[in-house]
Amino acid sequence: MKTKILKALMESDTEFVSGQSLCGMLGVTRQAVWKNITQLKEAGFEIESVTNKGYRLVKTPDKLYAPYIESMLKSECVCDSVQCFETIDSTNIKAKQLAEAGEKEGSLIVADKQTAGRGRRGRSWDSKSGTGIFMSLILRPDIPPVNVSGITLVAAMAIARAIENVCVIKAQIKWPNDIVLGKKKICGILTEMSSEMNYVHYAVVGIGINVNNEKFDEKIEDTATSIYLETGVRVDRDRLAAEIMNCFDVYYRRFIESKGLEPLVEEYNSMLANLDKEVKVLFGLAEDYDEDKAKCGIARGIDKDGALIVETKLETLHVVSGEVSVRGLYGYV
Ligand code: BT5
Repeated sequence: MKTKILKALMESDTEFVSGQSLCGMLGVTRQAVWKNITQLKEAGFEIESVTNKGYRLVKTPDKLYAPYIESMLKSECVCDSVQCFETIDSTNIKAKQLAEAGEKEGSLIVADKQTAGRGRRGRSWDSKSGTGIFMSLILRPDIPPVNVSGITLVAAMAIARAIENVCVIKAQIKWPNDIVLGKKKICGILTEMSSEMNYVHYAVVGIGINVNNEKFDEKIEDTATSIYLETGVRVDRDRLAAEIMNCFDVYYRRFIESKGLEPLVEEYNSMLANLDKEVKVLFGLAEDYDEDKAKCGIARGIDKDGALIVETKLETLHVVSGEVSVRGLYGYV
């Protein structure tokens, strides 16, 4: 009910919404509306109530709040329900546990802080409270397991587009799973799945974004940044989370309908930070790669399978994620 109340209050913008119209819309008593409004106030929403006029939303709190995120999801969005946690080990772990227990497609697990945020191959994700968005969406795609890695690219497009829509700044994708602003990383994506040979039980797409961070730990400060540090503007994290889901819905539907990335390739490449730039392909783990085997070339975008096309002097490589890391020739991007 709080989701619907918030939606009605936001749609009416600065106008009051009468208690009576809320009752009619929700099919509940005035007392039930009043009780939910009180709970919203307790959660930090500033709601003005004036006799004979009704309610008006004045200010939203800086906190990740499930009904608020849900109230901004478009109808029929693939993400249709949200659970928020103040502290969690990892939203990916939680989402996988829920998916194992039968949770439906479209449930989004969000946390304000992670104590064991994870990156790829056992790396960690810095997940401090009050600054970022850590969230994982449960999906049950009817696609072959080999195509699931494409969901990372779909999510990357959604995040870049949503940042542009909400923050009016152009973020770019660093293939395959990073989003960058000003040549530094603001977001990482970790897609995991449970499957049989030809069948995907579920996939979990985990997204960590640095939104309002003012600084980073020494070990990542050279490569990490936040939307706030790049723009000087603090962002409503709930709004950004909802917009990412709304954008994800558009790209994900196209991906599923066409059973691949083909219709998205052109737009993806237009968002690619490395496009037509010199890159170095590192085989093996990034921390532990063999410099002699590294190959330099020009990144020409992704192919229809999501592999990065890299033209070296001798050959054209189709680099598959999971096996390699790609760096700019002179730095991280
Ligand atoms: C990633 O891994 O970039 C995927 C990160 C996914 C995190 C989300 S948060 C919600 C969900 N729940 C989880 O437990 N995970 C997902 P990778 O490409 O392996 O990059 C990891 C590397 O990025 C680390 O080794 C650090 O160097 C760097 N790093 C760690 N925290 C960072 C941060 N907050 N911002 C920028 N870089 C960071």
